[in-house]
Amino acid sequence: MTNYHGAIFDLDGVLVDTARYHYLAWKQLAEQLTIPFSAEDNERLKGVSRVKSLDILLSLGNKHYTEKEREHFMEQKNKVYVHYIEQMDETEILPGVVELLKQLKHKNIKIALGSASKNSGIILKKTGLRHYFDAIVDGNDVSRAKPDPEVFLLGAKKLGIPAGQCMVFEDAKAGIAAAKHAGMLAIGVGTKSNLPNADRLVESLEEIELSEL
Ligand code: B16
Ligand code: MG
Repeated sequence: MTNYHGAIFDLDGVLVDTARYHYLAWKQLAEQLTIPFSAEDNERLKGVSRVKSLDILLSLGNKHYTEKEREHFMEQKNKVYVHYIEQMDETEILPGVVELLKQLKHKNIKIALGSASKNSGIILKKTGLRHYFDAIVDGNDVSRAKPDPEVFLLGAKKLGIPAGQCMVFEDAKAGIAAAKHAGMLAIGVGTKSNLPNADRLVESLEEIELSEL
């Protein structure tokens, strides 16, 4: 039996693979601004806030813009991204996700979302995952981005579970750092080279055995 009473999930890269849509949308902006931007560069944007993502993209082209122009670029990118995610459905849920959410419910473990995205509402609705969650915390609720623990601490608070009794599922280095700063069990979904500081590591949520946590 697990000692954890709360489970907090990152969204992009853990529940669904939206990184490719972020990539396509940023790539369109990069082309417009004549900035070279590869799939490898896109790895640096995973788990990072929208503002920080734009910073990284512009730094790749050594470009500088006013605050107003930057706001405009972010809006433009988001429009393209939202267009993609509006086409999503339940077939885009990653392997093992639904089974794990059902197991957690069965064991009476509370479930929260802890995502940097401001678009989590659309994604949860389109994929039909919303009803599994007891609390939602996303980019609309927090002011400090991961690796700051704010998003996960607020998730635990909304669930009414002490931070030390929460486990976090994350695919980004900054997210693992945020979970550890929050004093939670940090379960990495990825590889040792990407997530060297995770407390536990799985390649996919299919591998999770709740009784071993
Ligand atoms: P949006 P997560 C993050 O979501 C993504 O991994 C990251 O690539 C993205 O820039 C960020 O959300 C903000 O997303 O532009 O939709 O608000 O991994 O924390 O669920
Ligand atoms: Mg992520």
